[in-house]
Amino acid sequence: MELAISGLSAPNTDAAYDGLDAQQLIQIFRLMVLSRRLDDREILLKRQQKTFFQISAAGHEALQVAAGLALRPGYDWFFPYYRDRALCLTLGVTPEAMMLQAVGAATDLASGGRQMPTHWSSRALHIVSTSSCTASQVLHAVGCAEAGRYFSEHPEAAAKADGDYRAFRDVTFHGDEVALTCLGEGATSEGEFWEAMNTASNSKLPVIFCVEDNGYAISVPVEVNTPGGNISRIVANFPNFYFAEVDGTDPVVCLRAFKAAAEHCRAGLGPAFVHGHCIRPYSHSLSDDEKLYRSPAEREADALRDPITRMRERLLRAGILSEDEIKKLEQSLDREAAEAGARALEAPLPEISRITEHVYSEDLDPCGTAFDKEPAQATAAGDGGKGAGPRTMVDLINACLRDEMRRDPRIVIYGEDVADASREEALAEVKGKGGVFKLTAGLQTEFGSDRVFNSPLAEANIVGRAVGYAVRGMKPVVEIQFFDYIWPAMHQIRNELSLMRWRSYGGWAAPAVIRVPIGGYISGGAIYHSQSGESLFTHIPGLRVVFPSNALDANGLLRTAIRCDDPVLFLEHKRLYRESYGRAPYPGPEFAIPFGKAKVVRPGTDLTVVTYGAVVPRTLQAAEQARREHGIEVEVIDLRTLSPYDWEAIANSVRKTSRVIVAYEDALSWGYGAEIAARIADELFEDLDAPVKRIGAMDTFVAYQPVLEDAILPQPTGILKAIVELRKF
Ligand SMILES: Cc1ncc(C[n+]2csc(CCOP(=O)(O)OP(=O)(O)O)c2C)c(N)n1
Ligand SMILES: [Mg+2]
Repeated sequence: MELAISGLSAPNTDAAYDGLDAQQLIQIFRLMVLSRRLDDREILLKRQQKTFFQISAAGHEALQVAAGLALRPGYDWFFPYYRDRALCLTLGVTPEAMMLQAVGAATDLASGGRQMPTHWSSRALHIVSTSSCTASQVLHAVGCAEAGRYFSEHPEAAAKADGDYRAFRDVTFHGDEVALTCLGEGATSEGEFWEAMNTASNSKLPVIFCVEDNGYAISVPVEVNTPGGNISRIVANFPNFYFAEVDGTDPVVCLRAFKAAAEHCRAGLGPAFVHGHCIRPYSHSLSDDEKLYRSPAEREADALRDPITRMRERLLRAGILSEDEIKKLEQSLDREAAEAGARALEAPLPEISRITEHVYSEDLDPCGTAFDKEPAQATAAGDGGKGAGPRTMVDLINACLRDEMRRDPRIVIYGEDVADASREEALAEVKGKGGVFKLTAGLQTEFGSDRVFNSPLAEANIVGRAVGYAVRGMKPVVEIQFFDYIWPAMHQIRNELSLMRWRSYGGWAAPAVIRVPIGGYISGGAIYHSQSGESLFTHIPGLRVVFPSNALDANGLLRTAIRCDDPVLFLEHKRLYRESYGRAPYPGPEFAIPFGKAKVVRPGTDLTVVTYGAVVPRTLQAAEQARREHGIEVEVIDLRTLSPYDWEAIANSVRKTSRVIVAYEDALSWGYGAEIAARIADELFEDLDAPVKRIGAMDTFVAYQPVLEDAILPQPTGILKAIVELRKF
């Protein structure tokens, strides 16, 4: 950043300044003051109701400027938090860009008016879009660092390729880049913080964790969040770290710590932890008043440590700047902030017509014909040497993963128990695990432990790291072991993975695949191994949700999921994994099915059942019985993908039959069928001869005893009964 002052004093050689010369000290001071002035200007605009939210970096400037100066924008990677104005200013985000975000302008490059101010994003500077969630970003930094290491060890993986997401995911890497992530001391209580520390430490990743400790999390003091009141003391035993606990109001001390931290990371020795003690003079945000919970004495003691006042005094004392020069500098920065604010207020507002832009990839449409590829002729060899005969869903998912990994070196697979054996030496003597359902069997053995590996037992870790991998251009295909345990990752899925593209106005995207075994009908799965709940995910804009009912569809849809440019939740029904229903020959390495294309699995004229997953074979059974015993011809539609779904196929069928049932395995109320039924009632009312009916599970969880499980989940008898009743209208 340019300096505003000319005619400087001689370079300062004082050891107390770590060899920083006068120019550099003034540069630090300038950035600190500009950050504060921008906060002050934003506060003024908020009070004038020209902006809508304000949260400041006040009191954190020294630590943040030091972090920014120690690292290289556009080379290193940054996962800041919402208080990091001074950091981002130092990295090169302009005052005007900041003000454009504050007013929510169309020209706000970070989010196009979608995010609150100070929710940073810049592709050029490598600042990855941040959310408001405390601590979710630290896992992204871990995945990003892993991706950087991966590309430096597999440079061929960085090559662009046409025909899949790689055409739109640029890759840069250097081999010694660092990922910086910042968070507050309160946020260190989040599980994601510990999940990130775990992997960064274990894998010796080049991640700098910067804890900006201002002593409060809104109104909650540090000792309530952190036992003993000091996070440094608690993390001290993590292996491979460089640790520094510093006065976060002293930029010289902070810069020394960050330089050492970066050196440690770049040398490949492991991560670093810089814990800076700051102050928070402006309350948590403009929506908070700290006078309600902090004593006057405490606030006065804080004020004495104000980093800007201290730096000002330091420059004066050292004779680097005179009173007059400081005044002039501060006035010019005030003007700079005011002018940035004024310019932003002139900027155009976002257009309503563009609200849905960047929910999904505009570059690559997974519903398009590019993903409509016929199965190859069954060959005697097939994949994996299992012959040309019918193969299970497990076989064909495994075959797809294998084929895609051969084709695309950017794919990594990780999750709980997915490796053949983490202790590689055992592989000479044992067969290998390859997943609790064996979906990933043999993949570590073929592709190596840096492409297929076990994660810690931590679901947010799995998905959060995938976000970091994916923003760097890789394709993580991760596994959540059971749908029942996806909930710790829900925050990452809903608030990060699925939102990355929309909230950054297309600046970033995280097109990862999450494979998840789901569902019941497995006799004894009980509450925690039988859950459904897909509608909770189809309700998330930005996420694709796929739910195949047979081996061939699973193979073709997984290929589309992997090659496409959107995040995908790929649901695999456990009961269908090894069923004789729906087996198919190996369809070759290019077979693909577009998303949003349902399949009429049984044509009929009297009534339509719209369904998916394990209810497909159960509906077919009921439909057959309906024909045999009642002469009713039922049309059965397998949706195959739940978001997007094939409305046209539903509408065509309902127009023909005028009677429709939506059948699904999840609990009846608030389920996936509610949306489909409501839309049919809304748009096809004139075509209906009977009310729209739903069939689902009872509104409970699935019980252990099979007698109870059978009663709770939808069965062919119940589907048949509904078919017969609906035909009577
Ligand atoms: C996951 C999550 N929970 C709660 C909040 C609401 N919230 C926003 S900031 C904050 C306190 C954060 O304190 P700290 O980590 O110390 O950072 P500071 O704001 O003090 O810099 C809370 C509870 C949130 N944004 N995200
Ligand atoms: Mg705090």
